[in-house]
Amino acid sequence: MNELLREFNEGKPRALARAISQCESGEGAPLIAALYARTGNAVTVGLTGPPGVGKSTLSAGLVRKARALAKRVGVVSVDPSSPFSHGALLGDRIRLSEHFTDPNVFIRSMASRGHIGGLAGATADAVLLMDAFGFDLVLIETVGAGQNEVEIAELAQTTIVALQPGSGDSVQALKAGIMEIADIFVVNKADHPMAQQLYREIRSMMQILEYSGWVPELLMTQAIEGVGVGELWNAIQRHAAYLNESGEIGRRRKEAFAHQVRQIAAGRIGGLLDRAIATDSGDGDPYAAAARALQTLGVAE
Ligand SMILES: Nc1nc2c(ncn2[C@@H]2O[C@H](COP(=O)(O)OP(=O)(O)OP(=O)(O)O)[C@@H](O)[C@H]2O)c(=O)[nH]1
Ligand SMILES: [Mg+2]
Repeated sequence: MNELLREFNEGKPRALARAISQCESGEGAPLIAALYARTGNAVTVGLTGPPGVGKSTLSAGLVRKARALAKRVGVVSVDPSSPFSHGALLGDRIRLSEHFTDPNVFIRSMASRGHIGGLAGATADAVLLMDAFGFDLVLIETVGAGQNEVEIAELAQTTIVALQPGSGDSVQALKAGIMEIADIFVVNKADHPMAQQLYREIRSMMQILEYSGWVPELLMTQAIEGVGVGELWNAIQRHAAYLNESGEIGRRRKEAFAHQVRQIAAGRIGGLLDRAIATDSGDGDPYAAAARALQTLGVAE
């Protein structure tokens, strides 16, 4: 690990890549312990939305913008392990390819595998590692499906929800609780005939909801042409300024910390529980067996 840490501290991208891999294989704890004190400087931005809405295209635009301002950027793209994933990865490679030889841009795809919520564990570690590595901005892209959006909001300081015109996304957003987690709404594909309508629907929904503190921004982009990406960048800066000025940043960081602690601890308890159940006699009813399992864990009822 010392060799790895030395290279990490020298700013070698391959050390960052290896560190993330180590976290993915569940052996990241010593690394995180060694590097945690250096985290807390990056702006972390989550970008979520349905498949194909243009998340990666928006990411590429934001990376370009950040580079123009000489900022160093990490991108974590959480791959939902779907049959589409290979295509999506290939697509991301193409979209982000202009940044591949730039040492100040680091792009990593991660499989969410069986993790509940898709963002658990290794993704949070990857964000910490990129932060410790010295990136000014860490972008986390994830397909919005059920739990993912809520997870991303726990992890990132700023959550961007991208919406797809002509898809019933406004209704979906309400149902899935998305209206509550978005700091910034983006209606992408402004060139789509239904884009204006979706924009108006989201705007009227926002008027019904009562926000205290930050009122989410609503933007329209045409990511493929880079239209509106500068505005999106500015909205991210405004939200960051709000978090700092209101002191909310401290609360968000605390919540993100507690969330990650819970994920780690729950994962370990789950593992111990599985072992206890596997070695249990299986006698009697499920409640009796559960009581025995808890006793094995040292949690007496
Ligand atoms: N018409 C139009 N197409 C766009 C726009 N932005 C992105 N696209 C296209 O939409 C498709 C999907 O874009 P991606 O950026 O890969 O979308 P994504 O949300 O990252 O997709 P997944 O990661 O697979 O969920 C691509 O063919 C893009 O070229 C836009 O503003 N207008
Ligand atoms: Mg993508």
